[in-house]
Amino acid sequence: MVDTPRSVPSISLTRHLIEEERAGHIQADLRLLIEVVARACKSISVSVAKGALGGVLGEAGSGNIQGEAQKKLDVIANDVLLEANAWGGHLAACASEEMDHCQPIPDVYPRGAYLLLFDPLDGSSNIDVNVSVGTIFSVLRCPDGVTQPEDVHFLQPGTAQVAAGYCIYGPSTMLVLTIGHGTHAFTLDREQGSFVLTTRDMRVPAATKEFAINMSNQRHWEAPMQDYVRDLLAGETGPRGKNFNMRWIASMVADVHRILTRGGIFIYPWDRKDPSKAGKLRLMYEANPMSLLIEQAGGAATDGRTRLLDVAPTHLHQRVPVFLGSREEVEAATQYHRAHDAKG
Ligand code: P6P
Repeated sequence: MVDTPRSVPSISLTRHLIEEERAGHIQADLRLLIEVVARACKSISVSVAKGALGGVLGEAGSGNIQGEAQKKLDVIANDVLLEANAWGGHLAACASEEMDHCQPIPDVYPRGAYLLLFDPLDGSSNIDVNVSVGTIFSVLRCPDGVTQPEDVHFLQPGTAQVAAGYCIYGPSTMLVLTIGHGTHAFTLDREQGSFVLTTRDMRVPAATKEFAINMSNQRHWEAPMQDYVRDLLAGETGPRGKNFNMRWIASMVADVHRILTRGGIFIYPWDRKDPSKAGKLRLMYEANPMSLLIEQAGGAATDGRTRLLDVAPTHLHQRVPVFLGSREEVEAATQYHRAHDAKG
């Protein structure tokens, strides 16, 4: 008689967060806030999955502070996150890539102790060609005594984050989350309607043979960046002594998810295309949450010279060069920049 294997009890996001609360890793109000964000991501996943059938593709006919044309789903995802978080009582204010300034929780609702930042639909230029996109979020504490939160109250370094994560809308919808005690992945069980723990303690391999960058910008990079990539492309006959592969999905959530899953280095460096911008990606709601997830999984994240989580923000939508992923490769890339600077 073959014993039927005991079904391994699936651990839902709710159970995982309650166990983290019991372990003293998270307070109840932050646990409830994360559950609200997860529910909003499930709703966004439904809209994204409808594609052309949902009448949600294409341009919204508006633009955001980044100077980017908004997609209909950018606006929908932003509204879903704002509405879901308005009445919960866990937040003092929200800030978004899609909004010029932060938005305090309406006075008709109680305010909580946290500030939520998000890129509601990162990589949205990929939506119309059916490539994975995602929601990126970061949670900070609202400074004590602040009753009317303003942009300045969000300007905290990445080390101040109490939670960070993303939801990737791909072949499966997955929520990847850290509260400072490891990085864990949950897969949406559409039949149950709940996120189920599928990878506890994701680990980024220390070394890699895979890099992610938009090579079309090569002529605009600064010298150390040119040198670093030249040596990657030289392969085993070059100074790095090994051959590299390249991937670029142009959807940060998808590229970072691959790196959390199998290693690699993701780079969006400073370039001369627009010297006034320190790169393309935004510090507060793209680089910081992704850097915390990567570090909690044993990886590293710098701006080419400095640990990204230590960068002191100066404004809500500031941009920053991003090098993140396998620790040894990030350190190698950072060393090219530091050696260049040392020459003066
Ligand atoms: P490029 C998407 O627009 C995004 O903000 C990130 O998700 C992605 O990594 C990057 O920009 C892609 O930039 O210049 O390759 O289109």
